[in-house]
Amino acid sequence: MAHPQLNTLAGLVSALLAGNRRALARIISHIEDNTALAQPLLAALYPRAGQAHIIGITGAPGTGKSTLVNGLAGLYRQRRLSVGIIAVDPTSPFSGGALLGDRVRMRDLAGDPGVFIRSMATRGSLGGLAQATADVIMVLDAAGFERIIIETVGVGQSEVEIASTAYTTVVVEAPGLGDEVQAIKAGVLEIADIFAVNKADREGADRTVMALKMMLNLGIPDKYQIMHHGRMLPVTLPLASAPDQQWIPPVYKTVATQKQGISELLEGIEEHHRYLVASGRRQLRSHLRAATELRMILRDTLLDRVLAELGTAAIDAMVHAVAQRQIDPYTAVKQWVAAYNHRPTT
Ligand SMILES: Nc1nc2c(ncn2[C@@H]2O[C@H](COP(=O)(O)OP(=O)(O)OP(=O)(O)O)[C@@H](O)[C@H]2O)c(=O)[nH]1
Ligand SMILES: [Mg+2]
Repeated sequence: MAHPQLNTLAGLVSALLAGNRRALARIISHIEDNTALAQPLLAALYPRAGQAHIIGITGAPGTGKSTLVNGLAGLYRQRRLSVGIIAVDPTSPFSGGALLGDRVRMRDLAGDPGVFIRSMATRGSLGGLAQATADVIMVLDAAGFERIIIETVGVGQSEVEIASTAYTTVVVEAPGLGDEVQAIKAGVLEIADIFAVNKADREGADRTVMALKMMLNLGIPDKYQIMHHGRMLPVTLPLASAPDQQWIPPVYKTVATQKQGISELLEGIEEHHRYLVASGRRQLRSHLRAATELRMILRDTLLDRVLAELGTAAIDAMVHAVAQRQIDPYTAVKQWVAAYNHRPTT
């Protein structure tokens, strides 16, 4: 079957906006492979995005995230809402074969045109994966998916970061996984808008719920203050219209395999969505995200330019000199920036 229109920028974009799934898959491939069309595609689609509610589901390996996502997506479909799902491939060694497993757990959704499931593989640097995931979320958003769910394994900083780019982050815990306080260490507590204690059919679920509620009683930091600390541009942020109206993360008990507690969890997600909009925090969040993204892209762009200008021989020589303590790294970078500023103009 020939799809000549899917070879051009304009053709891909109009096919995507018309709901063509093949165009969607191709665009995502362009982004993942960082082809020459990737950036023009992102530029063309960016103004179309911004409508979807983005939900992050994170938690330790095997807590039942994929099964929960499957249940949530099924309920959203009953409400006639379209759902895009991105499973970020675990980088942890103990989750081999997760992809195949996810296919099985999400098979209820197969063949439904209102659902799109995509796995993102770890490639290159972790920062690269985070950015690629953000870009794919944007494409799904532009394609008109009303709810976008990202599943990540909350083990590494990068996975946590990916989950926290969502508007609503659900942290999944399971009883009997060891120390409940583990969650704090992983930095997962700070990003949680909602907790799901899954596998509530198992021994110890109530203890986990209690442990979480106790930690929440110790006080919740305002995540919008802390999340982007130090990683942002100096920017004036819009004020939340009701700054003292704080959200206290609710804790839901679920049995994902029996679809118990899922509709309550979904209601909690939708409630949080309404809270974000009403309090002005959704807008604040969009600003925070834009500022973070701009900073990251600016840094990478400048870095690439400076490094290209210097050339590998000069870089090698400087690395050697710093390693030998012939020069300190601050002075070295000053010299690099000076060399870049005085580069011959062509
Ligand atoms: N008893 C019980 N088992 C569950 C429940 N939810 C999921 N499971 C099982 O737990 C196992 C892991 O479920 P997944 O949904 O793959 O968990 P996950 O968090 O996505 O796993 P990774 O993506 O590998 O980190 C599967 O065998 C599920 O059938 C539950 O509520 N109760
Ligand atoms: Mg999974």
